[in-house]
Amino acid sequence: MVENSYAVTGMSCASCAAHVQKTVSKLEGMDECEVNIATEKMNVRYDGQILDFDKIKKAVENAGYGLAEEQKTKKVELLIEGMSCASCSATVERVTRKLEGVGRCIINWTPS
Ligand SMILES: [Cu+2]
Repeated sequence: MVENSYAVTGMSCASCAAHVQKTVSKLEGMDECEVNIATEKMNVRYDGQILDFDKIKKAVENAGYGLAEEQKTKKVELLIEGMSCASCSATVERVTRKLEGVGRCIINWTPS
């Protein structure tokens, strides 16, 4: 059995995560699949003789999402100062996403 963790892209809610999980769980040779919407990660355990990353990726893509091998991306959490409303955070998100190499940027603005 091979255990791995992959990054899932394109999910926007818990039902997306459930959809991906259901699709991948059905694959032949898949022993266990768990998708976490909060971290956008998929933890899988599968028979390496039957399945590999490409096959899992294809199934995820057929379901309308994307799959990436983990180690290439790094996640950082930054504290932003000076935002006063939700549209501020949208602006910061927009400029951050334009940066080369940024795959994903989510800003949590909570009124205090
Ligand atoms: Cu959804």
